[in-house]
Amino acid sequence: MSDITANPGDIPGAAPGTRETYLNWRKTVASWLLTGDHKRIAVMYIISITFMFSLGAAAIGLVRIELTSPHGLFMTHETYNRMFSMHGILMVFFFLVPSIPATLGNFLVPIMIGARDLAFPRLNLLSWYLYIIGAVCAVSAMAFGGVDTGWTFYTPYSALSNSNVDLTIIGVFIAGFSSIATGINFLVTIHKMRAPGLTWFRLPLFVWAMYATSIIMVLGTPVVAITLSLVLVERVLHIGIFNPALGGDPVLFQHMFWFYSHPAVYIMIVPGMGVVSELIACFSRKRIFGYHFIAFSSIAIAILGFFVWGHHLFVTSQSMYAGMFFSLVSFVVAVPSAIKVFNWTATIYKGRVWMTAPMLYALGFIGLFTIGGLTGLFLATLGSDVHLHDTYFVIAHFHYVMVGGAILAYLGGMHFWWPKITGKLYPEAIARVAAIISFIGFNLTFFPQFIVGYLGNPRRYHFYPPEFQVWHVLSTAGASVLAVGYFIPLCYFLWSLKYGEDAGPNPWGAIGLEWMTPSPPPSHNFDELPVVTWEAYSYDSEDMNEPPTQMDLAIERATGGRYRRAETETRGEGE
Ligand code: HEM
Ligand SMILES: [Cu+2]
Repeated sequence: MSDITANPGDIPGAAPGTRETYLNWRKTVASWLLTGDHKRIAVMYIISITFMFSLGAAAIGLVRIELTSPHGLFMTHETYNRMFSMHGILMVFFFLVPSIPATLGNFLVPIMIGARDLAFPRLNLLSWYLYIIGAVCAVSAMAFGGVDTGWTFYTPYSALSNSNVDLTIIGVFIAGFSSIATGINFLVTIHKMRAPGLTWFRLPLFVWAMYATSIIMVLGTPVVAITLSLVLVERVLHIGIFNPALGGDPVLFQHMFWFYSHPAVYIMIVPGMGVVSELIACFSRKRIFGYHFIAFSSIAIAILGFFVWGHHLFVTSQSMYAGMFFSLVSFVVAVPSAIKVFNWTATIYKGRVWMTAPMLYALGFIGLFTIGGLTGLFLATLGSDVHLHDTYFVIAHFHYVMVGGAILAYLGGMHFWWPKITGKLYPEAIARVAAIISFIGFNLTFFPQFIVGYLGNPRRYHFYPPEFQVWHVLSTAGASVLAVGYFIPLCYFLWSLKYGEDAGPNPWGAIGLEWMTPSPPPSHNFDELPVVTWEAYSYDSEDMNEPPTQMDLAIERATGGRYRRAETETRGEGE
């Protein structure tokens, strides 16, 4: 191991006898900023992406308020464009793309495969710095006047706009390399550093999902980096690449942009699918149904996802035959996603389902992701896309997959592994309420957008006909409920750091290497490197006398014994 990784047993300032963990091992700022420990880097990512998420949310909050009136309330057209662009750019490139891989992925991949760290700890730290430098560029571009191209930077407008396009592009470009670095690190680690006995088909499905995501990150991200640098070259040197006035081709930009950005939507969702597989198996107390199908469907998505980009160009000059091809392949790419949904459902069926907060998020994911995926098929149909393209229907579609899907999975995963990451339990009862509030808020925000989009309201427009107002007001009301649903977990997670009960190594009674090491784990993850002799998810649903877990006991104490886990009462019945 290199000198920048942890040195076990050395805890200056801690009481003698305190167990060494990755959190209390040296507390100086430098020990964090120069760390090679994948767990500390994951924590730094959690803080950074939460911050970027808040900025992105603030921007769209203002947009939603503005849209309660058909003629706007307080913004100029220019400000309006800048606000929704800021929202999209921050959310996609600085929150969703790094969200699960850089936080839960960084924290869990080495532990889940029984390794002491990622293959390249310094590269991992570099990826965080690249992310921060990219984020600083993008945020300063927004602070110094903003950018008004939307997150898609479509040419020729982006070649001409006099807003801060250059600095934003530089920011996205730099952050792209952070994603490439993470992808390479995961690929090498998963190939080379699995514990003895941990064969490919014993890997947790989360690790398979990270593997598939890394392939997309490594193959796709360079393309968007090249595309955006070409826009920069065009803007600075006035060489005609995309701008027709200079002899360029604006549709070429769309091809290059979506060659990355469609696969990128899978960078956002496949990790979420990995999280959901873990949650569903644990809280159904069953072996996951169709392990191989779920594992290979992640790989199938990663590959097929590269052949559907043209479904964003049905209404451009793209040929009709290209349109037919892309339409067909878009239908095909929905199959592996559907396979996962069927397998999760089959896992829950006859399982002993425990409705914890993480499980609520996982169930929410399955429902909302399915709606998102199915509405994708409407858009992938050549005829209906002509009507729906560039309307609020598209906005609703991708929010169902990216917010209803990816963000719910991220939150579910954060709840599930929070006791592992921090060593503390969060208050489970409040967490369930918050999960339900955000589910209601989410649907109230985005379902009306399907309707208003179907009725013909274009996306990105500042003003709209007064008869659409009711849908926009509903949507804004939903957004405020959603904001409450996100704010509550932020509060109790912070609260739990100080006041939460100790979690113990395995508060859920879950199976997996990460639950076999103390919480929070020591810097070197395992005192003794494990040897794996069992299959993934060897939950035995026949064992009705499973002892109560740490979380059961905490809930019982918090509710004065009134609450018991459902199946402790029904144990022995049914089956
Ligand atoms: C079931 C598979 C899916 C199909 C068939 C599908 C289909 C489509 C189609 C055809 C469009 C273009 C609509 C238009 O511009 O007229 C679209 C837009 C979009 N989809 Fe999907 N989609 C699927 C899954 C996903 C997933 C999993 C995500 C993200 C996690 C996603 C995110 C997006 C985004 C971000 C856009 C809009 C991009 C923009 O113009 O700003 N889609 N989808
Ligand atoms: Cu797409």
